[in-house]
Amino acid sequence: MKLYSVPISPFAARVRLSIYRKGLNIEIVPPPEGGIKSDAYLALNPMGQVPTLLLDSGFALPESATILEYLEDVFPTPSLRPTDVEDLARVRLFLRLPDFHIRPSIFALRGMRDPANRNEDVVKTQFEVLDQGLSYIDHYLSEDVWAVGNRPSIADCALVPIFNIVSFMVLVYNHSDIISKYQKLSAYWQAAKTDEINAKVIAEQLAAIPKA
Ligand SMILES: N[C@@H](CCC(=O)N[C@@H](CS)C(=O)NCC(=O)O)C(=O)O
Repeated sequence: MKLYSVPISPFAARVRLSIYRKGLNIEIVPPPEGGIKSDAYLALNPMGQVPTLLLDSGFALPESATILEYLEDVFPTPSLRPTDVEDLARVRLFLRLPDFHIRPSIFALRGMRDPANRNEDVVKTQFEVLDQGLSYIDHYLSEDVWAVGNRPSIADCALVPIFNIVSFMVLVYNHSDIISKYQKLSAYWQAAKTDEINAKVIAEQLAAIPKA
């Protein structure tokens, strides 16, 4: 098995977090020469996105949430998926909320880091959308150290890398801190950063951020 990943991507980072936490022997590689829109990569993943998990059968599995679930099915120990059905539903909620409510604004803001390409009205709107997305996540977070229950799960794999990018965007745009204003989310993020495996992935992402 081989994971196509780029260090900064919060979606690829989700899967790396699972690989590290489960201690899996899966090769982590960059996309082939020419990147994620090259013919070679599009043949594997026609959406031209990372991550893609290339299975030993030759099937190339896209979509981070699907990959996280696949890894749980194939490598059930140590488990990052609760057995209680309500907890499991909550875990799956945390896999979906960032895709719908955080990803679009992060991608819009990413394109305007350079002040020369910046439209302040769009920045304002996108931070409002981002803020609202964070409020949804905060609503569903528990008071525990982990996103669901008292142990790490694939929900944490999904949340930590995206909060890292949100926190970076707040810094870059010198925006008011839309993480700290949410009590549960803020406590979660502070605790998450102290976990060694989370910290490894957080550092990988930050090290890969191009200097604007
Ligand atoms: N829903 C996808 C999203 C993946 C995604 O957006 N990856 C970004 C990198 S963070 C990407 O490859 N973007 C390139 C593009 O969409 O053209 C997943 O969960 O894997």
